[in-house]
Order: sequence, then structure tokens, then C-alpha cells
Amino acid sequence: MSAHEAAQQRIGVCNLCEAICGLVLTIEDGTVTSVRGNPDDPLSRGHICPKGVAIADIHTDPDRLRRPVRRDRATGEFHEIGWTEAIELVSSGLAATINAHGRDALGIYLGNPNVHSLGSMTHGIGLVKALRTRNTFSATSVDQLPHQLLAHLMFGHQLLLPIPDIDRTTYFLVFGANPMASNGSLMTVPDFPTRLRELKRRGGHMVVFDPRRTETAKVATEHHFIRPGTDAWVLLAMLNVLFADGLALAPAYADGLAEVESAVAHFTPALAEQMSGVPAADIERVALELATAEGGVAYGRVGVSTHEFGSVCQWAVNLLNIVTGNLDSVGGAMFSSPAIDAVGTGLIGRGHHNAWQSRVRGLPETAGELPVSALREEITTPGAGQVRAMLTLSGNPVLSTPDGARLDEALAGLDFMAAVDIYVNETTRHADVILPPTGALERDHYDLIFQTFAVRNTARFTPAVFEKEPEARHDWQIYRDVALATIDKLDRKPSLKARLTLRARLGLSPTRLVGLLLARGRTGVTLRKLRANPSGVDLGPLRPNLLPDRLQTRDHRMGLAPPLVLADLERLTTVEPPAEGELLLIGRRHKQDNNSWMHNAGRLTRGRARHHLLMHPADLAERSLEDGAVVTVTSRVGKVRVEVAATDDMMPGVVSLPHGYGHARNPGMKRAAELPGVSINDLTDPERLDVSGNAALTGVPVTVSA
Ligand SMILES: Nc1nc2c(c(=O)[nH]1)N[C@H]1C(S)=C(S)[C@@H](COP(=O)(O)OP(=O)(O)OC[C@H]3O[C@@H](n4cnc5c(=O)[nH]c(N)nc54)[C@H](O)[C@@H]3O)O[C@H]1N2
Ligand SMILES: Nc1nc2c(c(=O)[nH]1)N[C@H]1C(S)=C(S)[C@@H](COP(=O)(O)OP(=O)(O)OC[C@H]3O[C@@H](n4cnc5c(=O)[nH]c(N)nc54)[C@H](O)[C@@H]3O)O[C@H]1N2
Ligand code: SF4
Ligand SMILES: [Mo]
Repeated sequence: MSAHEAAQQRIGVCNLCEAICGLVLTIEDGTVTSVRGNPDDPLSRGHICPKGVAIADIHTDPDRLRRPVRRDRATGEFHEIGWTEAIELVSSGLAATINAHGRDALGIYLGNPNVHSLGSMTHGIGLVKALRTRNTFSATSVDQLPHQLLAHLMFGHQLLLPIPDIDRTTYFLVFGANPMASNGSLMTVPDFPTRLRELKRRGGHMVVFDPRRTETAKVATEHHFIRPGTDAWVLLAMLNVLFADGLALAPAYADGLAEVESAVAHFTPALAEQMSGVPAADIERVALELATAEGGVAYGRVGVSTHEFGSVCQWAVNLLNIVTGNLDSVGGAMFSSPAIDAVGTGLIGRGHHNAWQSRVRGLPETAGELPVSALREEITTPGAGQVRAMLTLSGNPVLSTPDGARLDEALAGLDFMAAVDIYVNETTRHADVILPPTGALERDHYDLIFQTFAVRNTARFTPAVFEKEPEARHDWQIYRDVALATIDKLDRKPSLKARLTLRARLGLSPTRLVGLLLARGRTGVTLRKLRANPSGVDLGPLRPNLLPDRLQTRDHRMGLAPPLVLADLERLTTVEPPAEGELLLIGRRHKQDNNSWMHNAGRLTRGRARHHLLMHPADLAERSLEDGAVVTVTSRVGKVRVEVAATDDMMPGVVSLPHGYGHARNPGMKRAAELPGVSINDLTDPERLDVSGNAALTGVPVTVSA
């Protein structure tokens, strides 16, 4: 048999970002020799990006952990151990802390890759619930918390998020998102570049508000620089214009339009111009264009979520869609009808807010999680309820959360730490034990979350491409074993009935659960059907007029004026206009970076360096700094030294660093550690928060000097 004949084609899926692209892998002699986009996938239509190609590099990466490791506290070195010993150590460590100091003495951080793994979604939540600590944190509060809170408050469920109907809209109004690099977020939109070209071909417009002339801004029909942190004034002014012109209407199932009208009366375009730098005339024109477009949609993402007024911004974005008649309407902001409906079936709870507060600062929980900006102080502040042991699940908060440098120090002082992770990263290097699950190519996948946020209704089940090695464990098996073993060791165990229920629930494999959940859905999609159609099943474009039935509020009405957000408008009126010469720091993402990891993959780190501080030439000149020089960037909490690059893509007064860099503090992972760059989160400030508790990572005041 020739080498060519031995090559085998397998359908895979990329789980690295929210675009969930379908893949075709070529496998020869057990090795992936090519990764391409799957042209038959009804959602991703053949799209792939550089990270998707690198998915095979993760599989073969010699740095990826394949067996549990234990850290020698004296030398700091990790040594491989067996699974039985590892589960025993982890469950003993967690149980000892809980037995001695109570349940809240255990802190948990759930990182971003959890939502990209089926087993984490089906079993990780079970583990966290079983451990019942109030000190649960996740990437949500450095990301999309305002969206979830507003969905809960307005639509009755934290995951009932309106998605831009990108394939049919004629006016796409974007605040603080860069889908050309990120491939979309809370809008699963593989193949964004093609969809944008189609939008323009239809005569449509994309208008972008961003303090950086991003990859997305460059292909927009219109881009406006906006001063970081000031979007709320602009969005509220747009609403103000629509009310003034009699263009703001609400559906019969909505309450509170009059309250909204009076709340925005103060926020005029002139005030917005003063705060944001966006000309009042442009604010007025864009508002009117959105209102009169044949299917228009406003959308705001990370730049206006990780923001001091993130909740006000997401509220205003929702309202712009509602009052212009674009919610639940073709070409507007629409709701999905997924084959597994995590919202309608109650698989994931509706959410709640401020049912309890963090111990030290009194910050509100949302849907059972506390703001991760409070994590460090919960570890270092003595007293009852102090966090003394940590469990991190696919997370790297040392690089991903504000004031990571201090969190780094705090983790070193814990009594015990365990991690479920495939790498020794900047955070898990503090763990006593790391439990590594199988990689993405070795496990079955059905996307419970991102099919819910997709711009088209589709369903797809992807069986594992490779069989796992006999001694390897899937994440769901690890979660199951840690949960059951820990609970067995608690002095105060849950009731026998509760333990048996948990055992039964965690004993079902994720794939079995997918089959059961599909059978409960209304789309007629079954696991058998999905296995017969591995590229995915098309369920058509997003459907209009789902409201009010789809609303998850108890009375099936939509609340336009949540008191929490209205009260926060007060805070806006106390903000001073910008001071002369002040520099504001924002973040950025690149096509070839993936949050805080994958920097040890040669394929993604070759080529032009991307770690620089970007700065406008005039701001450099004002400080007598040279392009390329190493500069010191200082914020209230920290200081970094990094090369600066001059570019007039930056708004004057604004500087930018990418997030997820700064691996030098983790010398164990050599190739990543050698990559230049610093962590932006050594500068971001855990005191800067949105009313939801989300970190305000953007618009951090800094100084830059030689
Ligand atoms: N300043 C600033 N900070 C930010 C952001 C920003 O824009 N600016 N963005 C924020 C956002 S949106 C997010 S989502 C967070 C993300 O930050 P985190 O929640 O920390 O998540 P990641 O950096 O994506 O990944 C963390 C780790 O998961 C591990 N991992 C990868 N795949 C798997 C797997 O399959 N199983 C297991 N068990 N582990 C795995 C890797 O080792 C990786 O180091 O960062 C946030 N931080
Ligand atoms: N290649 C790649 N893709 C990714 C990721 C990755 O790390 N790399 N991460 C994934 C994750 S976890 C997420 S959450 C998504 C995020 O997806 P996006 O939100 O599309 O990604 P960002 O690049 O963070 O876009 C935020 C934009 O907001 C702008 N901005 C900053 N501050 C402000 C402000 O105050 N106002 C306004 N209007 N704009 C502002 C920034 O300049 C930036 O262009 O991307 C996902 N996809
Ligand atoms: S766009 Fe996202 S899902 Fe698609 S290949 Fe790239 S990283 Fe993977
Ligand atoms: Mo994210």
C-alpha cells in the first residue's frame, strides 16, 4: 500500500474559539499531516484560521501533560505520578481544607477552555456544585458578565442572548469588537470575512467604534475613534436622539419605555462628544441610520464589556435593538433555536444577582460566581472564610485577571492547590498536583454553548478523532473522580441520597447526556442523525418572532428598565471629562494568539513580534520617546518594561498591549518563556469594576516613560 492510500480523512472540530469551525484532518500513520476547513460544514463553510491549523500541534506538543504531575514543594519541580495516587492526593488536599476551615476555604477558578469542552460543561459544573463553595470564580467576570446579567434582568435567562443576524442585516453597528482577529464572540460566526463581504455586496454597512483602527475597523464602511471607557455616553446619546425624533418604540410585551426615555434625557450628543471625542453630528446620524435601516443591529463586545460601565453599555445596546424594532426580527438581534436548548430546558439556570457577597469587599455574586477581581484578597486576608486551597480548571488567572502579579504571589502562599490543566502554565505552576485531561482531538464534542450563540441554527456531533491512550482520562472522568473522592472524605457529608444522585449523574458520559438532551429537544435532531451527518445538520437561519414566548421571565414580559442599571446612570454623571495628557491603556487580540496559551507552538509565534505597546507617534514625540525603544508603563498597581511601536492606528492618548503575554515568569515552559512580551494584567486594576462585578480591564490610566 502506498503512503497516499494509507492517508485517512477524518472530520474534526476546532474548539479553540467561539467560531467552532468544522475541520477535515488528514491522518497518516497515526499522525495528522494536514488540517483544513470542512467545506460541507453548514455553519463554518470551510473556514479555518492559523490557530485551527495548530490544533494538531497541541496534540503532539511535548510540553503538554499526559500524566498527572506532583510538585515537590522543596525544589518546585514536577514529577509524574499515577492516577490513583493523584486523585487521592487531590481529594485529600481539598477535603482537609474543607474539614478544617469550612467549604468557603476552597476557591475555584473556571477558565475559558471549560466552555469549549463538552465534558467540562456536563461534568465540571457538577463538580463545582458538589463542592459548594461560595468562593467560585471564572473568566466570566473578566469577559461577558454584563451580557449575562442583562440577559437575566431583561429576558429572564442569563444565556438568552440576542445574536446579530449577520447574514441578513444591512447595518451592523459594532462597539468594541474585533471579529476580523477574534472570529467573533457571543456571536458564533465562523468565516466572518466572507460574511462581511456578502453584507457589503448587499449594499450594507458596518460602522465600528473603537479606540484603535483595528483589522475590523479597516474593512468597515466607517470607523470612529472613541475614547476608551466612554461608550456609555455615546450609546445613551443615540437612544436620546431616537426618543427625541419619536423613533423609539417598544413591543406590547415590554415594560418601562417611559422610564428609559426620562433616564436618557440628560445624555445628549453634545455631552457624548465632550466625553468620547466622537462628533455629536456623527452620533445623531448613526442612530438615525440604524433606526431606518432595513434590518439593522447594534453589537458590543469585549471593549464595552470589560469596561467601568459595561452593564450600562450592554443595556443600551439591547435597547437600541429593541426601540428600533430590530430585536427578534430578521437582520436584527435574534435568538437561536438550538437542538439542545440549554435555556428553555433549564439545563443552565436563569441566573441571579447579589444573593451573597464576597467576604472582604462585599462584591455581588452573579449566578453563583463572585468577581475574580476579588480572588487575590480572599486568599490573602485572614479571617473566617479565607481561601486556603485553590482548584483551577482550565484557567490561567495569573495572566488573565487584574493585578495578576499579586495573585501570583498569593497562590504561592496557599495550603494546597490542584489544577485540571493540560499545561504547567503561569498559574498551575503553583499547584501541588496537576491532573491533565485528554486533548481536544481525543474526545467527543458537541457544542452545548456556542451553537446557542451561533448566527445560524445548526447541530453537529464530532466523535473523537483519536482513541485516547488506555491510561489517559477525559476531563469528565477527572471531574467525576475528584468530586466523588472528595465528598467521601468530608466530615460533613451530603445525605446518602444526595451522594447516590451525584454518583449516578456524574457516571453518565457526556455523549450519553447529549443523546438524552437531544431527545428532549423539539428539532427532531437525534444523536443517530448527527452520527450519520458528521459535517453537521443545517436547521436554517435564525427565526424571527420568537418573543414573547421565548422570554424566560416568569410573566413572559421584557423589562426595559432594570433598577440596577438605572441606578448606575447616576455614577456616569460624576465622571470628569478627560484630563490633558492622560494615557489610557486598552488590550488587543491577534489572529495567531489564543488568550494566555499556545505561545509554545512554533507555528503561531514565528514571524513579526506582536507584543509591543502600540502608541500614537504624537504621544511618543510629546514624551521624547523613539519608536522601538524599551519604555516603562506604570499604572496604579504595577509597572512593566516593554518595546513601544509607533502607529497612527491608535487614537492619540490611547496605548495598547495584547493580553496573554508575559510567560517569562514560568521558566518551566521554555519556548513560551523565551517569547518577549509582558502581561497587561500586571497593570490592570482589581478596584476598577462595573456594577455587575466585571473587571474594567479597558481604559486603565497609565504613564509611559523612558
Ligand atoms: N487585560 C485583559 N485580560 C483579559 C482579557 C482581555 O481582553 N484583556 N480577556 C479576558 C477573557 S475574554 C478571557 S475568556 C480570559 C481567558 O483567560 P483564562 O480563563 O485564564 O483562559 P485561557 O487563557 O484561555 O486558558 C487557560 C488555560 O487552559 C488550559 N487549557 C487549554 N485547553 C484545555 C483543555 O482542553 N482542558 C484543560 N483542562 N485545560 C485546558 C491551558 O493550559 C491554558 O493555560 O482572559 C481574560 N483576560
Ligand atoms: N485570535 C483570537 N481569537 C479569539 C481570542 C484570542 O485570544 N485570540 N479570544 C477569544 C475570546 S476568549 C473572546 S472573549 C473573544 C473576544 O472577541 P472580541 O471582543 O471581538 O475581541 P477583542 O479583540 O478583545 O475586541 C475588543 C475591541 O475593543 C476595543 N476597545 C477597547 N476598549 C474599548 C472601549 O472602551 N470602547 C470601545 N468601543 N472599544 C474598545 C479594542 O481596541 C478591541 O478592538 O475573542 C475570542 N477569539
Ligand atoms: S476561527 Fe476559531 S474555531 Fe475556527 S479554526 Fe480558528 S480558532 Fe478554530
Ligand atoms: Mo473570553
